[in-house]
Amino acid sequence: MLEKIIFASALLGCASSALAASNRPDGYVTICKSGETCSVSSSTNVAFGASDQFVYKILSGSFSCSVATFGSDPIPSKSNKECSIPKSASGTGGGSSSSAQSSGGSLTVNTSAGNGSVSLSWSNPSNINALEVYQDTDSDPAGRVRIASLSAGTTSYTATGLTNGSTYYFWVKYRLTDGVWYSSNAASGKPSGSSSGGGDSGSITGATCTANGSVSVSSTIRVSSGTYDGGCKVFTATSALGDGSQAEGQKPVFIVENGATLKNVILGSNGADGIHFYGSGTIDNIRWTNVGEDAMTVKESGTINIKNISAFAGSDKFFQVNAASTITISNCVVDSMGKFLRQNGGTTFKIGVSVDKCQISNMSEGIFRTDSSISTAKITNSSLKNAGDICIGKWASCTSSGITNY
Ligand code: DGU
Ligand code: CA
Ligand code: CA
Repeated sequence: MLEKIIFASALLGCASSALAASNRPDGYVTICKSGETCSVSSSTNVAFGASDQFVYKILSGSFSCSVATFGSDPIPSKSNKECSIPKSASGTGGGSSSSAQSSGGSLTVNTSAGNGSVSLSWSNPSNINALEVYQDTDSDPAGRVRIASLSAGTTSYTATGLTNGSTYYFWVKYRLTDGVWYSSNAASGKPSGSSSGGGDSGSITGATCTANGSVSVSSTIRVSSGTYDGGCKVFTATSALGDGSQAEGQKPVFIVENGATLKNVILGSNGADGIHFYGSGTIDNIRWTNVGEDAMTVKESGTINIKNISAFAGSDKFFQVNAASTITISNCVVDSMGKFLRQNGGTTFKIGVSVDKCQISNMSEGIFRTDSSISTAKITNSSLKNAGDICIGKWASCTSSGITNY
């Protein structure tokens, strides 16, 4: 390991600027510098820092690029720091050419909503040479996420893993032979379906992000309010947070504070201590490539809503619950852990857990474990394979229905 580090730093020392420390995270563009006033048009995740050390805050409107605005100094040794925003966010002065686009192109997208899905169709102009599909939960293209890159002749696409009853917006972005990118209309669709009991497992897709760039995380990203949209980038912890082993005391990659939402994130091969919840929060479309000490932890009481997630390669616990809470998990794919959920050993506060539409495989111990005789758990409409015991410990109630063993 030490050898690898020495080798890597030797490489860094003589490599081109592509490997040098950067004043903005990967995929971000600088909008102003220390002491200047800058502005963003809607809630935007702004990074502040230099030399690969950043703190993040969701801001809207104008703000001063300063320690006072961000609440802490990510790198006190550098007096010149930069404020930067994701390239796809609005308010940027200089997007890359690949994000340039004109509205009002001649491509119109039609939608047809299904159960947990929306099908899109369109016809292509003849001089098209690239196609991408974007999705968002509002009709403002700022913050939309690319869900597919398609070959130029394609005329349809189905977005899956969607929540019935929620409205989604889609765009087809296309490049013509003049090299310019254009965007279609914003086409909306609202998936719906019967979720009548009886073992209908609906579609279990887990997270749906395709990796779209990477971010190396050396200080925990704190989502204190609003929505942090990770844009399907791969967020990998550095050793500053931990090594993803079973050592306790590692730091989380993300903290979700009361009322906040984290979405569209892929956690990379070092997952450290995953995601911590302080109070109520939502996570949506998250994939853990390689779960670290654990994948997520409830640190302070709240109502936690977890949807559209996938997680692989843990060792012991997937979800650690250290405070009284109400937890809902839907549409998950979780493979190879010790247990799916553990109320902190020896604690007797109450948790209430509902798991629906999950595929859970290869749990060496089982699914739900508590020492509290007032906690409840249920799992419905799910597929299990080599998942161990569903209920371990004292649960006041622990039930399952609509289970398929595959
Ligand atoms: O006594 O509380 O692993 O939050 C054991 C500890 C342990 C926790 C847990 C966690 O259960 O540290 O990651
Ligand atoms: Ca642990
Ligand atoms: Ca932990």
